[in-house]
Amino acid sequence: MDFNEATRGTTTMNKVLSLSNLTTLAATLCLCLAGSQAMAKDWRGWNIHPPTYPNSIALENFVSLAAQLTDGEVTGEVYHNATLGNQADAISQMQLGSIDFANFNLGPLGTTVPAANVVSLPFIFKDIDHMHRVMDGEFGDKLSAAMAEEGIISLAWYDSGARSFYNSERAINTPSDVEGLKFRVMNNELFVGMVEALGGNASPMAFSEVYQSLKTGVVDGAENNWPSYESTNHYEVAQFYSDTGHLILPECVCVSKQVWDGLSAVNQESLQIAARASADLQRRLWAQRAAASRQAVLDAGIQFNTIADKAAFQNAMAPVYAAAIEETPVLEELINDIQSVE
Ligand code: BDP
Repeated sequence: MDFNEATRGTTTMNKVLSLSNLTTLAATLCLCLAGSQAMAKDWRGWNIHPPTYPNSIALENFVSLAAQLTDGEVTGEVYHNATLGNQADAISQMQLGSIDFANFNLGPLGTTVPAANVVSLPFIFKDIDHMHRVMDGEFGDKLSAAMAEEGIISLAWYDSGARSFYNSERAINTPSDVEGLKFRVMNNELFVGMVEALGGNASPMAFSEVYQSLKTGVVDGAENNWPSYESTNHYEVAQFYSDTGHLILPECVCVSKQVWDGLSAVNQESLQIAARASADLQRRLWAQRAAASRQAVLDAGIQFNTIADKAAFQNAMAPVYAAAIEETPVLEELINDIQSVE
């Protein structure tokens, strides 16, 4: 409808028509506004952890800061405990725009964004501080750009500590101790290769299925950081925790490109600020929780062993690096990027 035409009527009939057209116009405008508000409001947030986990608290903090800083133009809800699906499904849903924000682990994300596989290479980071320096610098921006191409906007990086192997059979001190054991790994073939390179068998599986699989002996072990080993109760059914620390995986605060592109530049900036503040909080909470979880499982009687010399584990990873580079040649450059950060 031409708005000018509708308001230009001279006869009574025309005026009536104009009025009714205006009413329709007003109604349409209202609907449109309501529609666009509904799009900007009540974002659905995916989270795999229970509400008291550091990441969960920090992601809640991201949403409430986002609401404050955008004057209520962006509000949302975090759905904890993977109630919106496992991470693989959630990544697809984010690409489609039916999940608006999430805390994703970069490990399983490598199947969608092959460049992200670089952080899943075992022992790629020297330690957690090195991971922070790398991710908070130019490399993090480069990885964000690769993720954006797949529809996932990464705004800040969370911690997930170092992952180590645990199992129900024996302490692992050398790669030969892994032989014959079956480990659950996250969904990414790279992790299957990692376990096989140590002589073990691997079974990719959703996080939520691991406890039962350990309990019933479908797998002998898994690998994770202290907080998840504790929060999932895996320590009850796999009591040998060996300090391999083979993976230091960053996690992201991510927003769907579908909704991100519809935001004003000011709101995008506000979300960026909210995500960085949320990551600061997560890292502080993480450090506390990692120490508390470690103590809690030790108190519960798990068998913990340190590994004096990790070189044998690191050397065994050469074929994993080679296979990953062969599949995704850009990884060679990205490995150099990481290794050149002191
Ligand atoms: C936890 C990560 C989570 C992973 C989970 C897993 O925070 O993102 O999904 O491990 O092993 O440490 O699946």
